[in-house]
Amino acid sequence: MLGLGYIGLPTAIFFADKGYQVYGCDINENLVGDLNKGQIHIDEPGLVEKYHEVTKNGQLSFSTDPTEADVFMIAVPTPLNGNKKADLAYVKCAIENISPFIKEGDLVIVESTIPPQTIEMVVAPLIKKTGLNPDENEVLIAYCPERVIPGSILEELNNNDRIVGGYTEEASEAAARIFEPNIKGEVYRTTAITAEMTKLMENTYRDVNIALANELALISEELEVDSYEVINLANKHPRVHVHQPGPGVGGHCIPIDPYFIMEKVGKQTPLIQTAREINEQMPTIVTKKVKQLKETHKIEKIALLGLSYKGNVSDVRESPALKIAELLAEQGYDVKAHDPFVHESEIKIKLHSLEESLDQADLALVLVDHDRYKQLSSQAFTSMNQQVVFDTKNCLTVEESITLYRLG
Ligand code: SAJ
Repeated sequence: MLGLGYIGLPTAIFFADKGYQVYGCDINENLVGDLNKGQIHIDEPGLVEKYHEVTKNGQLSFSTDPTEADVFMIAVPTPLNGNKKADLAYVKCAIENISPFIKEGDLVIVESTIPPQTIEMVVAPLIKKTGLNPDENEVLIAYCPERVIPGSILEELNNNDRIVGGYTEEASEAAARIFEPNIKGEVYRTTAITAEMTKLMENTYRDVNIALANELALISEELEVDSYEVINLANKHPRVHVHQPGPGVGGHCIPIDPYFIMEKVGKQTPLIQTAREINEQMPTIVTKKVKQLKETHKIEKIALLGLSYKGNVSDVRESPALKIAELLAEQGYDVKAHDPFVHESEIKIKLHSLEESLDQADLALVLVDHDRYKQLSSQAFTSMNQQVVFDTKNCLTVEESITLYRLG
């Protein structure tokens, strides 16, 4: 397993637990050092227990150097570079690192999200440099995108359907032989480019759908209709599934993946681009709405509830809540932020306890639907200067004594 991040490490643990001998490899020496010392950096249900089991029984070990294997799985980051194009440096580096160890008949599975045509135009040519020809099935290459949702990674690794996109048909079969006996979901065989596009469309569909929900929220405010009720009722239709509005779209996938399509076929993507613009605007819109509240309330001190990119996770990558925290601080508000999951070392702003954040605050701004916030009663807000709450995730149920604003 090349890459021991959010996907690579749980996948390595998953296959070790299934009885495979797994070598986890990452270029980050500190990470490998920690994993060898028994310290795991990913907080996912059931993961720590399984990690201790499979490392103790010798099924999984960690190193910065790759080694020989029958199957190489690549789950390294593919971030956006400054030009909003996929940075494939880690993928290329991983392939170069394993090249000396690839032997005839080996299978190389790429799991990282990649732009369409990457297997054909980047991965296969690099592998050909080993002297083994993937066109002749001397090495088998397949694109098998990960689809697990942070917060339920182990469960989804087991249950989700998988797409295996072979560079050749034989490669699809070889990849299917890895997943089929080990997961409960179905395994669908296809070509590499179809698998690449499928992965990107899954996340782009979600981005466009959330943009639609965000647009509906703003329309609803103007028309004075409850967007949540509209969504709830519309979704009673058997073929409608409108997503939920919110303060923006974060995480390392949904705000990034649409750009992987745009970089290839920019002119053909007006809808995808507009969705991105709408979702990227949401943090600014939320701060404007805070400013509007000043027409009716004194708002100087703000308790910010939630900083992660979504509920019940610690990940802050591309978090709209962090962006909002920055914008409000720039605008001179006295902001005290709380998050029960986020580690202070990962962010630039100071974290406070929930009580400290709310104490003497003029506004409680809820930006993430952590379960802890959903359970808050009106009592929790009594130490505020005034009990004014702006719930951008529509996740609180509080009594009428609280002045509650929502998005949409
Ligand atoms: N969000 C909304 N409204 C919604 C749903 C989500 O505003 O109705 C926001 C969230 O608050 C968050 C962002 O969107 O900021 C993304 O969250 P998410 O739960 O939609 O998705 P991720 O990024 O955690 O995981 C997605 C998943 N993709 C799909 O559901 C199609 C996951 O299955 C993928 O494996 C993952 O991307 C990935 O790695 O690509």
